[in-house]
Amino acid sequence: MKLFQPLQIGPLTVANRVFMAPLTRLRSREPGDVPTPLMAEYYRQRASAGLIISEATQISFQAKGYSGSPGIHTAEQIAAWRQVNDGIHAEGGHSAVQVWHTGRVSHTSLQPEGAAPVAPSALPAEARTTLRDAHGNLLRVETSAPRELNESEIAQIVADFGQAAGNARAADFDLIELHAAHGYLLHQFLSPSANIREDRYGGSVENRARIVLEAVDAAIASWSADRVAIRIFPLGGFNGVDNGEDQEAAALYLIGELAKRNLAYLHISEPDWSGGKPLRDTFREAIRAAYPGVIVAAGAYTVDKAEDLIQRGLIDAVAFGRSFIANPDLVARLKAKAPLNEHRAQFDYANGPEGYTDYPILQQA
Ligand code: STR
Repeated sequence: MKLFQPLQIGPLTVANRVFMAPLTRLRSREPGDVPTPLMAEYYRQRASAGLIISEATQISFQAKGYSGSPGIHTAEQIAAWRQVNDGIHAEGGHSAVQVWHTGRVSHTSLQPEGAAPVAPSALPAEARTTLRDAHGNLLRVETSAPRELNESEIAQIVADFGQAAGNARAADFDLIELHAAHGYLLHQFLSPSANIREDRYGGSVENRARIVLEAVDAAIASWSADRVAIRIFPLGGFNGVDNGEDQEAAALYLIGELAKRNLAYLHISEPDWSGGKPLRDTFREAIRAAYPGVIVAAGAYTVDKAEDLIQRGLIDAVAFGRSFIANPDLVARLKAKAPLNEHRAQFDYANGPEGYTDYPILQQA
């Protein structure tokens, strides 16, 4: 099967096309948003993935939207990520850090000085986020009303994405992936439902995509195009964001601009995982025509669907999420058509090793 064959990504040759999807697990140390030794163990267990894409990681303190998600903007965080990557590399694996700014999907209690979260426009997300109470228990709350960013603040956020790429390199990640999906800040700019700006960052498709391309270019400038990747959500619909009427055309504009940059890969989150419709075949073909480089797909894939789309040349790799939470040795299990561990979703966002590092590999199961 092609799914289990190596793949060239920029300067890397990864062992297979079964990638570990970026998965928020909310187990970083607070205050400081620092990765822990437990997190290093969790990632090391999963190093047989062709590529581990890290949980979404903040580019600044302002970028934070959930209690327990890590950052990559302080020296302490970078040193801790280096420990994570040492483990992954010791097992022969490869890693990308997924970086985000959550924008309006945040809460005043997570923001520097308790300020309002920032967004393209002062429109609420109408979504929920996760805080912790005094005992460290997770709490689900409504996101706070955001305030509109001005142009110099936008320039600072673009610079923060650039700095994140330099930090990713310093932390021994192999690649960086910008999170421009799922209703977080970059996707908020892309979306006419969240972005009603009248300056050069709002209005036309070109204007709405501007910050995304500026952030990509900043990351390229501080590292290298073949180390930079991006995740998009072309059919939208999450965290109160939708992509508007011409969503396929808007996505194809962005994809065409990305193609000019010779990135490491384009990661497409398909809405199947959040209850949306699958991509139409004609849309997949248009994406491939616009983007000749490496395409990674994700969204409730089966092995058969993955293999079929890879064989047809429409995608090159697939990121698996929930099955990688429950199966550290997912690649070996899929290859052997072995049974999978049951996913215990109540531990996805939690504390400690339970439902995190305690899933057995095949021989132990
Ligand atoms: C959506 C997809 C993504 O890119 C990142 C996250 C991480 C946090 C998750 C979020 C998810 C889905 C909605 C959640 C949120 C934490 C709290 C929120 C589960 C997976 C809700 O309780 C609705």
